[in-house]
Amino acid sequence: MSNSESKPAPGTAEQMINAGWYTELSPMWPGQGLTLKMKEVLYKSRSDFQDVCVFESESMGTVLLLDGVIQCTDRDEFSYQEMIAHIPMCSLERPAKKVLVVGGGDGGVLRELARYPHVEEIHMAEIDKMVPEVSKRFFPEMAVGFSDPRVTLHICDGIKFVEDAPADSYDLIVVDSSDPVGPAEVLFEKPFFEALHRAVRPGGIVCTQAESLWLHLDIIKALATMCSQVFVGGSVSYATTTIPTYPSGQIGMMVCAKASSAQPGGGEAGGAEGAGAPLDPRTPRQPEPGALPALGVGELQYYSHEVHTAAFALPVFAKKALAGCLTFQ
Ligand code: SPD
Repeated sequence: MSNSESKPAPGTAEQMINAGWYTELSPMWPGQGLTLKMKEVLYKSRSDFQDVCVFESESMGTVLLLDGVIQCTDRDEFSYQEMIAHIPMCSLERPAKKVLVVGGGDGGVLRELARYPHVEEIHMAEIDKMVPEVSKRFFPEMAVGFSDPRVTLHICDGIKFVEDAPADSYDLIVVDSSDPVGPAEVLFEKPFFEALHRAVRPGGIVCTQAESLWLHLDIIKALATMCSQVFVGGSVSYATTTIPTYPSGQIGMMVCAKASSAQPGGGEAGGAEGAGAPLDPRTPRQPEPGALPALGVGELQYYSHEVHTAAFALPVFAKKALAGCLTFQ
């Protein structure tokens, strides 16, 4: 091995492991890093796209890292997966039948979408086949979503998949991406959102991972501004959730509703708020989903209608910073 080969690459899990402790370091959260005590590294490999690492932690159960960044842990994954799935699902005016997840290869969002009996088709476009494989092996409680007969897994470029989808074909598209560095960067750019807007039906919703209020207000502002340019006549709102193992303990999602046809640039029926009004996602309209005994999925642990509405209430500093960029806040 040459000198350069023996050094761990920047941003990889090796670089962040020291004396049995893992620290999550990234230029996206400079000067800070969550540290977890490790029991054992269970898996470490390089896929065609990224470093994939799984370790057993002392306090948070099994942890999945992609390029050294925490994607999920046994202990708190339900917060993010429930919120990014149920906020948009319960906001829809009519029950979703056809849904798409872009990314999300661990399967947690699939598991949440599978709770709805009215859903007929669940598609996932995941670029990295190693992620579902590793999840099935080390995170059976998340990966259970892959066993639902309504799920089709497409290992492919999510952008191309969305671009190739027929117009107006999904009730909901969830973009469960990693951070906008590396393979997921393009999932935060305008051409992808234009393709998402085309693929979702009038009155449907696109819900995307939208980073932390404490660290990424600039990213959130730029994302909200861009989404408003794309979802003309619809609505763009930011919902938040707490999660101890994501940077600063908080992450949000951008909830973008496509105009219905009664609205400028949109499709058909007006919202419950009146014809022509953009959909207000702060109001839950569909019942809270229950357990899914067939797959061994228990009751919800984070999401409720009460939490749904509260998730759109932003702290004062964030509300000020995002003033004018969001439709409902
Ligand atoms: N900072 C990490 C953000 C990761 C968001 N996606 C996680 C995937 C969980 N299904």
